[in-house]
Amino acid sequence: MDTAETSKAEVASLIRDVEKSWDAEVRELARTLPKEEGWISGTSLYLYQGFWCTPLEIKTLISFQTHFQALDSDVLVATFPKCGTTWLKALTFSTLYRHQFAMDENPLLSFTPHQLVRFLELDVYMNNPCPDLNNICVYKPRLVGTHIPYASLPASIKDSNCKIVYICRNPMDMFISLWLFTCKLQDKIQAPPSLDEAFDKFCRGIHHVGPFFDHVLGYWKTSQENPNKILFLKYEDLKEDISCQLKHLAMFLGVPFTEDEEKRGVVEEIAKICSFEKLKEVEVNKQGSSIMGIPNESFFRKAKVGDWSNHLTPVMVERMDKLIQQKLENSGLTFKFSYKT
Ligand code: PAP
Repeated sequence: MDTAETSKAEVASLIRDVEKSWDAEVRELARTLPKEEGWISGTSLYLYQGFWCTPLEIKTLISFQTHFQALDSDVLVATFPKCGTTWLKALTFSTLYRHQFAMDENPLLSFTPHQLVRFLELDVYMNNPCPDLNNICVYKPRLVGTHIPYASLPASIKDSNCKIVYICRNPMDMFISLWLFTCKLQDKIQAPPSLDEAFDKFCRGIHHVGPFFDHVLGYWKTSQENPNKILFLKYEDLKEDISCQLKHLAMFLGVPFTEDEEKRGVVEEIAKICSFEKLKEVEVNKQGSSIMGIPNESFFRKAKVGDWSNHLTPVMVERMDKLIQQKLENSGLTFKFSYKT
């Protein structure tokens, strides 16, 4: 087996073997939960606290909820998977810490965004149920990531003044990105989920941290009620005008770009170093793995708005349109599905 195949085999077996290594207590809890077959064959998803998660996540979520103590200065990058997590981690890291290193020495040139802004439930709490976050977060203020829905975040995140930056994406592109990502992890091991199968599961809300609409609306409603707490961003808006969105981000984080910085082109510099084209070519992002054995390169695919039109059938588009209408009705939340022409 070559390295790429070994890595894929490791990911699949890690995900499948997890159930065997559960603590008795978590196994007992899972027996009471609704269960469905996951997107990776041989794996299961459980409906816990209203969202679908892997067995290992139930365990790490309990540790996260029990032990995490937010500081008022903390920043949390919260995302729905495949909605721009890697991009937002890079942008937030580079904006928040820009005075702590020269841009040509940006740690993004040596580490992946997922190593610099670590996932709590998928990384930090997976390695240690009670980690010392002050040590784990090398730069200050502390900056961490999560895919957990708003309702299940630890109380101290909600009750403190810590800030949350959230990004979502139109569900058609998000779905295609997730499906192709899953297929890539699975290929050569066994048959990936068919597009039909995955699409049906997506529409029924059965996918990692789904239902998508509950996740997005949880953060959307809180951001509407408390815009100082959550900055709600959309992938398509960042694609359309990254400088404008970066300025919002910096303002929200309490580190607005000064007039002098704007004149010196700092905003454009950050946008450039975090761009898909640049990050994809950084050596560390082309090889190895920094999270759950998943190849780093699989976080960089096409980065387009509207790629769904190359994959979804008209019948699928019609079903998704209806779902979007039904779920987002009266919420005030809308998505863009193609570039402005
Ligand atoms: P995660 O939630 O699993 O960490 P995430 O980074 O949200 O993954 O999703 C990867 C998507 O973001 C990919 O989209 P695609 O499949 O439609 O191509 C990936 O290409 C895109 N992406 C990664 N980095 C960037 C970037 N710097 N700018 C824009 N898009 C990016």
